[in-house]
Amino acid sequence: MHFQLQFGVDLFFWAFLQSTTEEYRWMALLKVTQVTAQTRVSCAHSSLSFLIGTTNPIHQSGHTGSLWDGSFAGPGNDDAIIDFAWRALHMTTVAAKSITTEFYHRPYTKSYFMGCSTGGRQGIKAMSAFPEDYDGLILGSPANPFGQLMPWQAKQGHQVHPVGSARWIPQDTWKLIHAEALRQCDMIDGVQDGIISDPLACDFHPETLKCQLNADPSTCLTSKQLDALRDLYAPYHLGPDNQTYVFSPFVPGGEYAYPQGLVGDTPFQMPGDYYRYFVLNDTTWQDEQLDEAVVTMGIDLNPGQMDTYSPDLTAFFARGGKILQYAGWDDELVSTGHSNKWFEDVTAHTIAHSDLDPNDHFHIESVNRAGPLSDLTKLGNGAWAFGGVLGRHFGGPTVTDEAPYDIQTAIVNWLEFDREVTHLVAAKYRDDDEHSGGMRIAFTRKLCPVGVSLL
Ligand SMILES: [Ca+2]
Repeated sequence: MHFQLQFGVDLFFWAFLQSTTEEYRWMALLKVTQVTAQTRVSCAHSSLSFLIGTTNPIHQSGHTGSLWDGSFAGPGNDDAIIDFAWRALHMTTVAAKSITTEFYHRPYTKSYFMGCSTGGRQGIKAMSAFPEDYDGLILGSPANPFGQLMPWQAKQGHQVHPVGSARWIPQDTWKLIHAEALRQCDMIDGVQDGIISDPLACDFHPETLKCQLNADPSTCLTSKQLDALRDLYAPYHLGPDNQTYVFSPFVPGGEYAYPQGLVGDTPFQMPGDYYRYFVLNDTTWQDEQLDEAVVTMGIDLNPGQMDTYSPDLTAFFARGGKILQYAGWDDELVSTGHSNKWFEDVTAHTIAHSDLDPNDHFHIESVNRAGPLSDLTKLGNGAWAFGGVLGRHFGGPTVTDEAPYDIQTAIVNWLEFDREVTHLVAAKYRDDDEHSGGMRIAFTRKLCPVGVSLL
């Protein structure tokens, strides 16, 4: 097998969504062997060449459930939980580095990681627990921490379920809400393009859609539906005074995506399975039984130590580590606000407890469409192809393989050549299909670094 290694022997780890296995040792060896034949395909849109190790998507682990099926974890399957939490990735990393060194008769030079959703969580865990595993990480929409994300996902669903109840919001009604959000906030960024570039600047008042007397209910929202909507767009708090922050809310502009996830026709499976199989080991437990005591138990238990709540990345930063993180405002499964909060917490901690400048190590950008399912279903009006995990994997090639159009090139330039990336540029394809009629790019758009207001 011939490799064109532009920058020496680099490792690029690609953790896609779920990762769990009972046979992680075999998987590590098997996958690293397999990807030697896939490298050119995986990096077809990049001039960079990497030896790629992958942790397994859920179906390659011997687990045969659906993507969101958490039954592999229990009852009482603690080894599987630990693998899912951190061990599969770490063992893959150790094995891949060892194999690389043996194959090339010299050590690797840099080690990279790219992961989205649970992959993003795995990257955060790796930096915290094993700061020497990677030198550069690309983190997409990290599903971290599960202890807070899972009850938020359940809470969002509970606002509108069951289907047909007084607070239920049908798919067509979401279209009304989206149109109203655009009517109120599209122009905040100065361009009427169907994109609310900074949803946090949108003071959305959905009560303008309230049904008047004898109105056709398909054209408006009832008081109960408006109550549900307000709760969906409000931060999630717990505690005696409802002051303990748990997770950030939906934001205006993603209404075409939200019913594809937590507030769709079917309750989202992951939160219930998390409590049944990861936390309680009780297969009879029902989603409706979720209360504050169970939520607190999940946070305190932290199954497999999968979550990291600590903003302390100083050990990783001190050895020169770099992070490029992105999240989509319209993410229907992991709201972007929490990703931003973690970035802010890490920044504050680094400044307070070290001489390191967090700006030298951690950048985060907001995308108007990059959520785990948004990437797959290709909804919405935002530019989304910049070489992120799902864009790259599901047919969203970058405009060129150079920074700032390609996030992989961007992190390599930053880490190895000290060429800092101040912003990324994403592409939008006509009809969201780069193949129909050739590479028809509708437009490109700078992604907005978090903390930079457009106003
Ligand atoms: Ca706009």
